[in-house]
Amino acid sequence: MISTFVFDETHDPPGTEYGFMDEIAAGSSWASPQVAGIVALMLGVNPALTFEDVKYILEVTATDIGVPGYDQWTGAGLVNARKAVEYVMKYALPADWNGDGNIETLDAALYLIDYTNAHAMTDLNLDAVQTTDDVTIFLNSYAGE
Ligand SMILES: [Ca+2]
Ligand SMILES: [Ca+2]
Ligand SMILES: [Ca+2]
Repeated sequence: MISTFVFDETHDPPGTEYGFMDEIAAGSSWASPQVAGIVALMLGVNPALTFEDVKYILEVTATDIGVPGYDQWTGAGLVNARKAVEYVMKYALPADWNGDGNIETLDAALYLIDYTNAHAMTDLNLDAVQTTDDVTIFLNSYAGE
């Protein structure tokens, strides 16, 4: 998924590199502690997130590197803690879209601007597409439902 891939120039036999990590394990072994910390932050904001929710949010908010889009060596890219947590906050309470603690007209305007610009975080049911269903979720949150 998301890893800090280390290119193996020497092609050592598996198990000899880094003492305990082979070529396959290197990427996720380096990245896992970072991701675990970010997942803890995300669950701190919203403990109800499922594994799939967390995985999706990490992928969508990752900073793409290397070959454009998802790729074999860097997965979804570099994990982005700030953006991942921001998405979780928006998902938990869409009505306060700018996260300033107040729900006001500005938030509705900002949501609709982001939605119009196909901003990934406006997908509020985490189904990977922006539809009017997401706008409805926002409006329900805005109406305090
Ligand atoms: Ca890439
Ligand atoms: Ca606000
Ligand atoms: Ca959606």
